[in-house]
Amino acid sequence: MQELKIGLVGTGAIGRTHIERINHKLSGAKVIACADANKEFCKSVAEKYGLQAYETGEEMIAKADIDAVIVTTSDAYHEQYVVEAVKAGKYVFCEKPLAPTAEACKRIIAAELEAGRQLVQVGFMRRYDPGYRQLKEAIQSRKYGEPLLLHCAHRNADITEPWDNSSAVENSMVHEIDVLRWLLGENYVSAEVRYGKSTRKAKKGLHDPQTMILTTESGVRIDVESFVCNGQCYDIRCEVVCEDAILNLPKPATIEVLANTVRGNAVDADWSTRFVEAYNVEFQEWINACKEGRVDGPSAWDGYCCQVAAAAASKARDTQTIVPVVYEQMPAFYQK
Ligand code: ISE
Repeated sequence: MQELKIGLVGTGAIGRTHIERINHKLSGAKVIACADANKEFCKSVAEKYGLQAYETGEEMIAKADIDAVIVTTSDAYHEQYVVEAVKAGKYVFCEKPLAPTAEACKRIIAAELEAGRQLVQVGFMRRYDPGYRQLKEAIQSRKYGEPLLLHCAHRNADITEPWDNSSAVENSMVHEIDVLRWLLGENYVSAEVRYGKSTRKAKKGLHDPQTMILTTESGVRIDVESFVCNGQCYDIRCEVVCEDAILNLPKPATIEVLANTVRGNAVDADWSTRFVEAYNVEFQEWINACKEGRVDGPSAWDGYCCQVAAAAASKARDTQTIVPVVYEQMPAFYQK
């Protein structure tokens, strides 16, 4: 295959950045078509980027000239397009989360099992961040002993709606739920979400910040601060306390700024700049893998595991109790 031809469904902001990234920065693929429930807007996007606009995602996915599909619709519609792509035998990249519930993820897994091969990759971009990759290598080497504790923070200056308690676990900390499971190479056994003192600036219906506590199979304890509307900056932290060393996620290299009598380093306003390199690597690796006929990124099974832990954490938050995380047996199909 010379060039992977991609159809994208969901032309919102993240979809458009992926079109620009693939068509202008990366190599080996082109987004050639798009579809969106908002047909007029879809046409304007198609015109801007020189794509073919389709009336429906289904129609686009069925076209013979579409080799692979990207799903960037709102979360509730992921399942329908991912399953459609799998049924058509096409590789499909779906933005996180794979689907809003573990049950919906299981239906996607069932479609893949039925197709008899892995076609789905989930957009957990942090696994491609150079800093997290260095941390994983260091942990895996066991050069610093066993990891014991993880202290993490996920701070957003602000987020888009919904501004309710679900925005912390379901929308934001799902990234930690996935990346920390990948980093440690083990599943969770329990989840807890505690409310502390809420900021005076918290939006109505949102308790902000919140702390999530996860425990893994081997007993590693993880705490994650989620502060979704901290009003200041985007700040992602991950400190791994090992038996023989403390490991920290590197801070992004940014310019030094001297202003208002302060000397300091510029910080990211949001995830789109903080993880820009991760997104680039993620998509380039996905393109290369599709062309070589394999899926090597976060799988539908990883998407399911994330939703199982997220559901436990949501329940833990709503009941203010510790909730067990119980996964089904992993099908042999997903064994690497
Ligand atoms: C957003 O949807 C993301 O995926 C960002 O990475 C995360 O930091 C933010 O909290 C979410 O709202």
